[in-house]
Amino acid sequence: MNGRRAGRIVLLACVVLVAVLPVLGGAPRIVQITANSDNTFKLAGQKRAVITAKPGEVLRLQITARKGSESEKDGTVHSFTINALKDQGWDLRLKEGTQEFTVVAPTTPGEYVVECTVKCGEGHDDMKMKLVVAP
Ligand SMILES: [Cu+2]
Repeated sequence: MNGRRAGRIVLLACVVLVAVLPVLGGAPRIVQITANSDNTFKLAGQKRAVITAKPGEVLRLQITARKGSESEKDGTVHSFTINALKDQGWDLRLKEGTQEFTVVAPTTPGEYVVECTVKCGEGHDDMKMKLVVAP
């Protein structure tokens, strides 16, 4: 085998590896959430607004936000915030429309309260949902 051919094989192997790795790792689970105009959180296909996840699980949050009676001047209509996990990326400011965020569930099992920290009008103080992390 000459050097050029070997080089090509290595290149091909790299391309295949890059293509296959995300599949082996498993694409993150998509969780569809609505932060609604009535200032409540809803979880697609669920009666209760409770996200369940495994410790360390990667989640792709697909959040649709709709403006309540109040919003912030910069166009933020709600937030999706877990105070205890703020420094781990669980503090998402939401503009109107659908946005996607990748987050990682904490490694410590437990119940975490998600709340809206943007004054969104009536019902804001109760605008909460839950993340339950269990093995
Ligand atoms: Cu709010």
